[in-house]
Amino acid sequence: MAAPIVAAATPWGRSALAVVRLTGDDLAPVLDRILRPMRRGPLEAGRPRRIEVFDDDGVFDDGVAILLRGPHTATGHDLCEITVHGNPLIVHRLVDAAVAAGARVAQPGEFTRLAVLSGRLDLLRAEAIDQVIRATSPGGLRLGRLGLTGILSERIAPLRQGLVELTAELEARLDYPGDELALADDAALLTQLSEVAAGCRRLASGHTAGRVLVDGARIALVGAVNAGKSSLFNRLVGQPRALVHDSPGTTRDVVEARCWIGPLQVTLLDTAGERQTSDPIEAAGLALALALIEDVDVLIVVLRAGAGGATRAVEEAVLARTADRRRVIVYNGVDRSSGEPPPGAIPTSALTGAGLQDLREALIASLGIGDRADALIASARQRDLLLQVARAAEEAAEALPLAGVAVAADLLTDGIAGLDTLTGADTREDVLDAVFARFCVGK
Ligand SMILES: Nc1nc2c(ncn2[C@@H]2O[C@H](COP(=O)(O)OP(=O)(O)O)[C@@H](O)[C@H]2O)c(=O)[nH]1
Ligand SMILES: [Mg+2]
Repeated sequence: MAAPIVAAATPWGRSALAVVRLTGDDLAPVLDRILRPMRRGPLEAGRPRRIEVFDDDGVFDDGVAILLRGPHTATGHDLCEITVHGNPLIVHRLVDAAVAAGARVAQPGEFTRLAVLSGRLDLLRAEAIDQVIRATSPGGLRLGRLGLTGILSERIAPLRQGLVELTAELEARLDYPGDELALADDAALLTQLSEVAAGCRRLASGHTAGRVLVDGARIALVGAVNAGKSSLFNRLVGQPRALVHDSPGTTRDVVEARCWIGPLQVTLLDTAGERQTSDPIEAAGLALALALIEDVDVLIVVLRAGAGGATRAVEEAVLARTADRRRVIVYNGVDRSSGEPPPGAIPTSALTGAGLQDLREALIASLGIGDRADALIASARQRDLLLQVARAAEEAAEALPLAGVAVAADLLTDGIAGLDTLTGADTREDVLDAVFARFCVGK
């Protein structure tokens, strides 16, 4: 029995229309106290009706309501969508009226959660709905749409089937140790295990691309003072947003701006340049930058073309510190220096714009957006579970000749459980909590 819940399905703001949704097994007692059809007769399931909404103080708006009967609704329960005028005062009052009439305000993601619990939607599709809503780029939208078609379940099904067959094989060995003929040989098992592991890793590897397509990427410019970071920042943003000056230490605060780089929505960060400084504010700016670049997706390490001495030493330190990060190195200022860019660095000039397109393409490539076919997942939960299953398969392969069949079988059972958590075949509360925590109220 699902008690009635209520939430606004549209954002809190002014717009032509806003939608408030209620769902539950018996909505009549609530609906009777908040809306009435403008013409005689009760609401009938499936037919939109002009209605007035009211509370104890009287009618406060009119709109349209549609009542749908479960279980063939988005939540699997009765569902009423009330469209009113898009003023937060009206929406608030309608939600309050529904609560006064016995409904409860929905938790974040609770509508979708009900759909999962009632079997209307699997967990992967529920996450895809969230991605469709969050997507910041056309590619992110495409990924969410693909998710809704169930493509991930299709890709995961054969991996799970492989694990089930392998586990069955190992169990058979345990149960009938003497029956050599009926058993596959070890080499074949190991091949199958490595195929399952590779399949999981392949899916997981598209995560970065998928995530930045959905959520956008954070990219930061770092390097020595006066390398041209702020000038490149302005070029990429497309307008003079950060202060550029030939006195070193001009940028102190971290400057942030949104821009598009190819198909990707990007939050670009310009940071204070590095050098030994006695200015406490500049040093604080540098510390802030170091903290903020921790979680960016890509670093643009800007080297100053033709730099020597102290600047080179700073650049070497920056290169060493960022060696294990995803990064694109540029050699900026080629218009004013005839120096040779180090191998792999992109020659640019923030003054003339030379190399800027190469830089954009390198950024996109570093995030793996080029081979978009691989990007099917955008959720860290999905990636972590896939990697966990891959590890279980790899460890089982190692265990088979050493620790033995029983250990390998246990590992594979864990792997199957991991895939079930992933697809939502296992709908334990904690799994659902993790998925729906990030949803907003009303979804
Ligand atoms: N000729 C030339 N000058 C540049 C280039 N990039 C930056 N500058 C100049 O170098 C100085 C420092 O640039 P800025 O962007 O503030 O460097 P930042 O300290 O790394 O942010 C300014 O006078 C810029 O006009 C470039 O590619 N070519
Ligand atoms: Mg600067």
